[in-house]
Amino acid sequence: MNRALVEVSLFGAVIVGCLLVVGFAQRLRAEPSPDGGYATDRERRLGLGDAKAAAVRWTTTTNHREIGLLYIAFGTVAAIWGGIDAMMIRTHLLTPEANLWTEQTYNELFTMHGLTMLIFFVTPVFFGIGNYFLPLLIGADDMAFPRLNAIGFWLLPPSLLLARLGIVAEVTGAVLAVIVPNDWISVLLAFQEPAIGWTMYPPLSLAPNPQTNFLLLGLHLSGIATTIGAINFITTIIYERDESIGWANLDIFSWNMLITSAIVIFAFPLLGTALLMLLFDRNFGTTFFAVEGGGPILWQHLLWFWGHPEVYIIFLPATGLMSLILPKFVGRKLFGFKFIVYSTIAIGVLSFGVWAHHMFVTGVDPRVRASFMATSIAIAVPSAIKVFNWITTMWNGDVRLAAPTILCVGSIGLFIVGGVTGIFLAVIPVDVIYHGTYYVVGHFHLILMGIIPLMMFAASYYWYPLLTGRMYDRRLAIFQSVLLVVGSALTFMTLMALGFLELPRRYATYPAGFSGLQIVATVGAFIIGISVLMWLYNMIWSYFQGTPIETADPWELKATEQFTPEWQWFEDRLERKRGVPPSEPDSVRPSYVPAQDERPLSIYGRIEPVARTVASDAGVGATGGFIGTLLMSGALLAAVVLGVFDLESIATLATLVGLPSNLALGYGLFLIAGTAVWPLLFLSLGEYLPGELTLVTGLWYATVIASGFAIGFYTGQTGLELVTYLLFVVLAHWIYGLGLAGTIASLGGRQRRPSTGEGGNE
Ligand code: HEM
Ligand SMILES: [Cu+2]
Repeated sequence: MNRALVEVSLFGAVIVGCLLVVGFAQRLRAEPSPDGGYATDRERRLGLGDAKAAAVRWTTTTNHREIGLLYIAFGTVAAIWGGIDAMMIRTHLLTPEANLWTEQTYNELFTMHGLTMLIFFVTPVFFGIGNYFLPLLIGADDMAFPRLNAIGFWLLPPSLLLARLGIVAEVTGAVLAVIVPNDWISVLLAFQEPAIGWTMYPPLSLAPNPQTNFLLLGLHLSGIATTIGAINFITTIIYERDESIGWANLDIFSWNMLITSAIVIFAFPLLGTALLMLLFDRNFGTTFFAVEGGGPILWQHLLWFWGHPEVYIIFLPATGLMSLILPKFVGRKLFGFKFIVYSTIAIGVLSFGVWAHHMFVTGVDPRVRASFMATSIAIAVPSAIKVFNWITTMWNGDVRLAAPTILCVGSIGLFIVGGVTGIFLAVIPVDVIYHGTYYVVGHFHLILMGIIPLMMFAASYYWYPLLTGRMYDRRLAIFQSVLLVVGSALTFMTLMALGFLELPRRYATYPAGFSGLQIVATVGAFIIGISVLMWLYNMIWSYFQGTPIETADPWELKATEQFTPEWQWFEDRLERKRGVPPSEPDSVRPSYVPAQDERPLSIYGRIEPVARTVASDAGVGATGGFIGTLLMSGALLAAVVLGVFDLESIATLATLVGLPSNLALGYGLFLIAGTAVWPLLFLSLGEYLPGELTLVTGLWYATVIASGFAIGFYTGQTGLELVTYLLFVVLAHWIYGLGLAGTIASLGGRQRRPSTGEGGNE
């Protein structure tokens, strides 16, 4: 099959589909006209003059919101293009033989899929969201350099065209070949999409193919665009903030964009340089990456010194969106705001120290390798902090079912799987086995697909009313979100399974035994594809046909004090433009996390209240623990009487600390541990899982501890005895937990202080 033809027709089909939806939606929008009839079609159709005016406006705008929309539209087009590549890859892999496309074509497909997605989809969309919302969030009038902003955007379309000129040339050539002799257009026919892998390793990337030169130029240009955008974000955040916005209450998305931009500033110039060196090698006879010069490994160092930070460049904005959106739908403020900021900074710094983990198999000195392994494992810690904070934010929340909620929760799940499998990969012996397999593809897609597009979709739903003044189709959105999460899990976990079976990646063919799993992965990919089309439809259709919103607070954010500046901006605008009055929530409740400015700023001012809290907490905790342990002793006694518990096990407790086996000593130890250790765990758990520290939490806690005990002290029983044992363990701990939580609650030491109104963090 002709690859270019298939790709261009699929792309055309999506565009035509969008236009049809627009046409239909507009046609249906027959607003009553003053004479009582409906306006005819012709009256509503755009005139040539209007089209011209629109074209001039959109190509010359320097308004941050319009540029933001341009970025988002561009990124979406690139995503569809790269997505079509992905669908073609997966269709090809339905059969073990390379019978749909040649191996060469297959290599072109995954090369350009990777590059299009990473370079032309993700960064532009995030820069678009940043452009639109960042000034609104920080109360700036516009970006710091509006014209530079426009230039940064307008470099992108030509760079995408340069990068993907292969297909354009091929199709143009094929069309022209019908009317002109072949040798007139031999230049066009010489172009071919590069098949060198997105990492462009020499010597493959030194092979003659004119298109590779254009690809490198396109990438270089896009790098310039990205750097310009990053400079603009940094300057805007530092200098254009409203006076009321300090570093402590800068919203989390802007924080993430700031740190992302900082990484860009350090990483992208390096990519630019490396690309130029490669271009020089290809065209001017230098030998930077040739064996007689610097060698191919030099390219790997340079590429990955950009490449791994790049991973975080595309990932951090997504986590920023998660931290921003998730709290809105669970009615709680983001837990651990400060730690999320710290973890983001830590990732920014560490991301430059891990690049060689991509080169474990290319002969890096073992001593150096080990240190890269250590930093690569270490970088998991800040990511894990984020995950814990998100989960904690949901804890005890008032979770509301909406498309963004599903996307956030699904995305946390996928990210955990993707992240944990990444830690394994950071371990050299594991990497050596799995490096070249689908395990890697599964791992990075769970992150790339699992959190990046999912958070983009969540943002598109969350801000849709603000962007368009209308509401999207909620049922369709919920359906679409579920489909997307399921499709992603299905596709990429299947790829991971293929990786466990050690199927190598980047091959157009595979042994027939793998075809079952390959089919599953392809089905999953089509599910993703379909859900993306549904989203596209929903966005376009609702733009014309969605219910106009009646309030600037469609998510009831005022009720939980999370009505952030961009919505306040929107409220103003709605009132000025459509006369919609500001709404008042029925009730307002603080979202639990205490506001930051409650605490005194000086470190000395903090010590005393902290010390006092610690002392009183410890006292209350110990009392609770003591009472809990006494109650539990009662349960134990009952068990002894019933014959399901052997006093001997209390006596042997003493041997754990090196004392002779003795009942009194054992029980003493039991009392001390129950009084000291468990309440400590319980209290710190209560600190980490904010919300009211209720009996329910106590029971949960006891259940967790009991399960630990049951597993840890499993005694080899089976049948009814095992059941009785488990039942007894749980019961005894529940009694303990109830006593502990009840005492603490009634002594009042750990009652939650309600947060006081405004001034909290995002
Ligand atoms: C529908 C969603 C997607 C599907 C089905 C898909 C599928 C694939 C497949 C099958 C490969 C080739 C694996 C191989 O043969 O080694 C691949 C590679 C790749 N994909 Fe995706 N992908 C999807 C989305 C994405 C997204 C959203 C991104 C980035 C944000 C992305 C980035 C990449 C990269 C960087 C490669 C590496 C290419 C290489 O091995 O050189 N993909 N994808
Ligand atoms: Cu890396």
